[in-house]
Amino acid sequence: MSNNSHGLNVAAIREDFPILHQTVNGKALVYLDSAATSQKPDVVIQALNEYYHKYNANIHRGVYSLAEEATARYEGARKKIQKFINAKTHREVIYTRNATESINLVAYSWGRANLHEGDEIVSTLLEHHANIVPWQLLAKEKNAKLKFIGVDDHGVLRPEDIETMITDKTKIVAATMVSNVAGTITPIKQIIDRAHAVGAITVIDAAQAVPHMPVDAQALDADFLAFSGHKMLAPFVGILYGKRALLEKMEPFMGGGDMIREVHLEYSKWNELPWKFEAGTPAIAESIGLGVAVDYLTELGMENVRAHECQITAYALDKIGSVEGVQILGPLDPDQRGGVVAFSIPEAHPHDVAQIFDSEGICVRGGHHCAMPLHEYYGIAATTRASFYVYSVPEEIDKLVETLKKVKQIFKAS
Ligand code: C6P
Repeated sequence: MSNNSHGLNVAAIREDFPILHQTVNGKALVYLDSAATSQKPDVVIQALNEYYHKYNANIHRGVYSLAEEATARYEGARKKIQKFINAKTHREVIYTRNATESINLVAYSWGRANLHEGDEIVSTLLEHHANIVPWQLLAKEKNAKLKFIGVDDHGVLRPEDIETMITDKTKIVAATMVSNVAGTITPIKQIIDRAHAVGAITVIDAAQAVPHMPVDAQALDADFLAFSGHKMLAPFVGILYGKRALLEKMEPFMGGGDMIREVHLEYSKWNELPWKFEAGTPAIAESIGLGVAVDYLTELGMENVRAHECQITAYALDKIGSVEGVQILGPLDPDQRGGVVAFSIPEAHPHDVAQIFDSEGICVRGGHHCAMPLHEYYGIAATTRASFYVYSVPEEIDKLVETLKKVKQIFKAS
């Protein structure tokens, strides 16, 4: 971007991402699918290399130098993540496989112990399946009721629903901070405060938030926050943040090595936090890589990351919105949304659209993006989605729009 108002040097950032400098199908790669998974900078790739080249060993077990180094870096990364989201202690930061596993952990462990027949779980229509299905399973098992806060035509949660649906019967409020389809930034603090006012706990899906904007777990006062490393420049590993007082009382999610203090044939005693929830050998290199990604993002400054995304999203909304007949989902104001723009064109199915984009070297996602209920609500089976990150530039949006116009011509003619 030539006129940066966001403090990111995007041209320099792009140099850090080797994958971006290639051609696909004979065209320069345009990667517009960062909401699905982000690309990784060289420093993260090098951290993985270094682990496997120099100190590949299991953690918490070995008494030799390599194992000690692996353990120190794995635990060091946890402390970086703690600082990044402003958790009170590293004991509140649990490594998981992904955001999905983080949410399932809470549903299984906290939900099974604390939810009873007739209790209610409140979620929203904006949710990814990862924040719907675990609650469906739990509600079915416990004979509890699952309710959904609705949205208006612009994908904004209905304020009156927040007030009326979260009641004394509510035990869990499971809501997203940023929709992966409509892009909506939800009034999460208001939702959390409302939940706490009725004595419910909050499970916040921050998968599209933590990578893209400053998130302060203590300021939010969220009970649980789930997110994925692979959407924030890191490899495939997830995080569950949970308040210590709640985690202390919870039973483990999975049993096995590392999560125990003592095992006898008749009973076992659990390890202390956070390891009580980390059974078996974890994704060691990936977690270390997440620490490096957090360093990279911290260096950029999360305020700057957010400002850049606002700018590029505003540009995308304007350009994509100017193509005749295109319907964009979500709020019109870029300040109210994250860096995703999902749209539909009446002429073509999103899978066909995505294939034509691919022939031009452009990566976008076509489908329901694991948010079928939201698509159903809008009466659209699927959408095409472009999503952005720190390395995205307006020229990529220009190419997208150029190709979109071609797509419309192809389908009109056929
Ligand atoms: N959304 C997308 O293309 P996992 O798969 O566990 O890392 O993340 C799940 C998840 C949870 N919540 C939100 C808001 C998400 O966007 C995602 C992942 C990807 O939109 C893959 S479906």
